[in-house]
Amino acid sequence: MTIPTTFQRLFDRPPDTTASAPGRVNLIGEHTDYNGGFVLPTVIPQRTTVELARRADDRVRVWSASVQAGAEYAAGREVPRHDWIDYVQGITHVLREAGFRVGGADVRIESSVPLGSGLSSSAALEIALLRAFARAFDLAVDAVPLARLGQRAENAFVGAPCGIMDQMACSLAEDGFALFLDTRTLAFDRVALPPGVELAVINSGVSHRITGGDYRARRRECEEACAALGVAQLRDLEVADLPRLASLPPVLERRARHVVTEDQRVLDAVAAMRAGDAAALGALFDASHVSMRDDYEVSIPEIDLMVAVARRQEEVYGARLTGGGFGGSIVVLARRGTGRAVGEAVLREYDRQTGQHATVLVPPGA
Ligand code: GAF
Repeated sequence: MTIPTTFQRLFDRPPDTTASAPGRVNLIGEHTDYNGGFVLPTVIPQRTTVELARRADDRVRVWSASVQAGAEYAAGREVPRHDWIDYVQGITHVLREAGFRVGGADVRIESSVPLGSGLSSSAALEIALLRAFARAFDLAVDAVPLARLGQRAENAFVGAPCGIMDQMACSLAEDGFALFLDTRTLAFDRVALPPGVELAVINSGVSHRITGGDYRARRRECEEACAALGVAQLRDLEVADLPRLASLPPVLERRARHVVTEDQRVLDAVAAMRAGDAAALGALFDASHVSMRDDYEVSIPEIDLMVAVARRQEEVYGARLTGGGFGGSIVVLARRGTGRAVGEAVLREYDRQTGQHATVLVPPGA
């Protein structure tokens, strides 16, 4: 049972400011961001909201309605506790490190982005916190530096070695458009979904964690592949360079092949979206899933099953694992108006076969 605890009841005063940020779903371009490559995420309706009131001292008192727990610490004396509060401590830590004057605050967090769903609950929290602190303490930080600060908090304080995609998506993406981002330069463009399609996002109920060893292992394998090939980043290779990968040990060859072909699939997906070609975009979703499953090996049997069930639906153009993998969610490209029904049909079959409890997150229920 969750206790409805308002800011007023927690802190005996109203908040000075309220800020929020959405979760994200990545359409295509997975595990390319830390290789300097391309990604194509968009926002989901689920959001994280932060209410905040400044304090005269340095205490930061935080209540999270999501975890139904509170914690406090002193701004400027953040120490990792390997707990959810590290996301908040990480934000005040990086803001102060960057020279911003941030003191104590009372903070209440609430989120509808499910944790461990591969939909960036962490980045949504980081961006919502950054927006709230920026507003309450009058800090001038634009959307791109804000995303960089969020990533820094996660890399350097929380200890999760993520790339920049999620923070950029939560900071800059907009409903109805995908954010076509070059993670090397952070140049971006907004691309509309083809007419006549909509997305369905289904959470498998199998939780993922990117602080875990598998994500880190994939990053290391990419670095090893780069060192063996004499390139700075896998982004430096193109599909025409694929024959060069044959010189690598088989595991590294597969990892590098995923990244190089996935970068190309992002470019092809943008072209398909601009041409309004839903069938071509769906085929790229399918190919991306196969590459993540066989070459990058970040899928799991439950997710493969869910993708296969989705692919069998008549209204579906393509489906794939989205996010870091090892659990989480799938994204489905479906005919417009059918996303919810498709999601529910997939969920029923998946729950029956796996005994897991999946949830259709997009389109949201009535
Ligand atoms: C996670 C990471 F946080 C992102 O940076 C990205 O690498 C993604 O996994 C895989 O594409 O969400």
